[in-house]
Amino acid sequence: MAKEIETFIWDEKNECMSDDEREALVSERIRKCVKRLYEKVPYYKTKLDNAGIKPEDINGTEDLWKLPFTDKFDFRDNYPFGTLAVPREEVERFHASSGTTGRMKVVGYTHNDIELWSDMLCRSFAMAGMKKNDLAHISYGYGLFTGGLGPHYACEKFGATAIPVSTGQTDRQIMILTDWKPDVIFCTPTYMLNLLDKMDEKGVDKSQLNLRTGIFGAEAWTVEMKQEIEERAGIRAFDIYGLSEVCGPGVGCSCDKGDLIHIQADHFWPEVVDPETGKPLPDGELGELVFSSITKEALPLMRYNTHDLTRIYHGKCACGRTTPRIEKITGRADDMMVIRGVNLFPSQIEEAIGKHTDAVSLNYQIFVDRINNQDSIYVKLELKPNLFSDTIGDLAKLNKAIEADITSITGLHIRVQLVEPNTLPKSEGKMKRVIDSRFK
Ligand code: DLL
Repeated sequence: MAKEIETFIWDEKNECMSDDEREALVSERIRKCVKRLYEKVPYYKTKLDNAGIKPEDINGTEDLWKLPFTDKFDFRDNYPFGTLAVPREEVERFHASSGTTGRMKVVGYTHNDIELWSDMLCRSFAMAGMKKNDLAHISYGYGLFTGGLGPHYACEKFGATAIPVSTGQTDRQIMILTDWKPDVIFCTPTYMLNLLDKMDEKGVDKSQLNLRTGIFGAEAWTVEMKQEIEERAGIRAFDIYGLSEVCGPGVGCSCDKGDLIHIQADHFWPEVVDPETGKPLPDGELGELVFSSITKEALPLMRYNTHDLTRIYHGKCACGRTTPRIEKITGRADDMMVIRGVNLFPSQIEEAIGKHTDAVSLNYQIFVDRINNQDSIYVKLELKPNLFSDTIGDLAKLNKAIEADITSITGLHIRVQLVEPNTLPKSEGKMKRVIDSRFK
């Protein structure tokens, strides 16, 4: 059973302002940001010149649609420092994330940017029921990845105590969790499942842990996985979202009133756009998430297309916040596989598997290949240890039931292969779900 926790609002003025007040504030920031970008960042000036747009044409949120998108190729083409709006000497820290383009996306932060990032994370921590003086176990990777150092600095600002565990050495992580008794854990949701499996294997009594809340993100995960974590760990699980280019973790976080993610829109203005036409979509329609980072000094960005797929909602949440909210990310547009002409996301398969967590673990892998010019796909799933001794007949029934649920969600017949417990690779951070050998 998940513990009851108390949450609070960290920055009432900015998290609870009316939509009109926020739009006015954001519009003012957009005007300044576009002007700064035009003056300070040569690639951006060229982009606007090519589109025939002058900074004066952009007066606020209502004019955003006129601006061209930016994307990962702008980072690739201006690698390593060409996206900066300040001299390199004014950058206090760099982070980077590996891109599909082969070149890292290098992201710089001034002193004020680090402070802003910590402030945004403090908002997330309050949403997730963290308290001053809490002991925080941070298992996101430290280094170029933003998941470790970002929350670390924010913990210090929040008044909590950070344990910079970083990734790996799962046995040592379990020792810290049981002996030091942290209140909060930060890691990817798949790594949390790995920790829980390992604890079960070692016979750790989880009721002896002191964990109250977990702040999970950096990869797509489902509500089913959230429930599994909450039940097995006896904690509340929150969804923290972010990407290096925009800031890192803390661009948004879920609150205790549901699974939607509150976006810190006074600094990271969100739009959801139609992937085909690029036009902004109304609330509730699925599209690609686009952000404008309008207050960052080193790396302001206008209309950065994350290619993350979600829906946006405006209006006041039951928690009292008025910040726009997005649905849990279902995946990235580039995670989408086309199998025999049907679009498929790993999260759809996870949703189906999530109905059978009494029998199988959520540690799964999807194998795709092309055989005789036909797409072939199957899913490997680990049985839970207590099911492993079941009769072949029972296992065949289970196999069929999972395949039927996958078909009803995806519209595809996908073969399921049940394997022994703990035989698939375990997550150490962001989990690689799909092994696609079609285009090798
Ligand atoms: O993953 C930042 C982060 C660290 C977020 C720790 C949360 C916790 P990148 O490595 O640049 O940054 O990867 C960003 O990861 O565009 C999404 O596709 C995915 N992602 C991040 N958070 C979530 C989430 C960090 N909560 C990319 N749900 C993003 C789903 C997420 N996907």
